[in-house]
Amino acid sequence: MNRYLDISPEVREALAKGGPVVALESTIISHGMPYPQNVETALRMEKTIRDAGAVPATVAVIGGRLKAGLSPEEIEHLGRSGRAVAKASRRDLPVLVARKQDGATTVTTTMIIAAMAGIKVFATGGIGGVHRGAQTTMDISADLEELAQTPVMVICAGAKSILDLGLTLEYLETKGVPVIGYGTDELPAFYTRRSGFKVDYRLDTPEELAAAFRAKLDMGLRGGMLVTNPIPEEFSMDPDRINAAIDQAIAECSEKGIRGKDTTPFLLARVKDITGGDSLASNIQLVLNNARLAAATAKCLANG
Ligand code: PSU
Ligand code: MN
Repeated sequence: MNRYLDISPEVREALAKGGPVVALESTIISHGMPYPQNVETALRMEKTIRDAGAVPATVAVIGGRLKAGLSPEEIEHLGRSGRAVAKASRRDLPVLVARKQDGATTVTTTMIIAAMAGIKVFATGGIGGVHRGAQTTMDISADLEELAQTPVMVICAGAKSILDLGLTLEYLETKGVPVIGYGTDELPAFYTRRSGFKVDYRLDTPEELAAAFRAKLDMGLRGGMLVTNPIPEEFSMDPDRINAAIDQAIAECSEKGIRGKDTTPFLLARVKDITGGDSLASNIQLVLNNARLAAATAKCLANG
């Protein structure tokens, strides 16, 4: 066992009997949503997974310890602290651990810690990707490299068009990451079900998702798998409205000279403010939807 890792008793027990476990990230709590909706949503995701017969493992760095499975108090702490908590990507882990600090885990670091713990399925909202203008800024999320190397299935609602979705798909193709549409041929764009870009494969059941990932693991092919699950129709947003908000947020971001790790949290917060909270309601529904699919898929993998 990795001496920096703490697995909660509930998660450890589930893993020991080969039961279904679903990892959840914590940057979505600290940087992705405002308090108190962030804490409420994190706890609802955990409940959704338990109700579906799986065990949630919310991941974070607390006092320099890598945690798979948080207490409600730890979730409250991350949610209240918000952006005061470090957003922890792969490059941040060594110093945060050595200094015994807290860190909210992104998709990247949640995959790393899930893999250390032996967790195969991870549910979130959206992943990072290739930013618009990356041809000159080189702003490409570490999430894509992690998907290329770490054996975890990431279930998300696609990516927001704060990113260049076409370039994000090209990058994933180069890195050999299968991009699956759940019940769709088209990459969903987080708030909307459509983006105009095709996924690699459409799969329609949790059994099929589990079988494809099992085959990938059995063949020893490096890396994860990206499952994109469209937001339920009734919660999806008007594309013109959301795209106008995204364009405005991107313009403000470059006017203010924001760059690096602050870019994504800034864009997420501005899009939410410009759309007056409607986007937050959609965001909450899509993560719950992803939690349900992840629990069902983790159960299939556990039984297979
Ligand atoms: N996209 C979202 N919601 C999020 C994130 C991205 O729609 O919460 C968060 C995730 O934690 C993701 C991270 O891993 O931002 C990516 O940050 P960056 O673009 O700096 O790699
Ligand atoms: Mn970046």
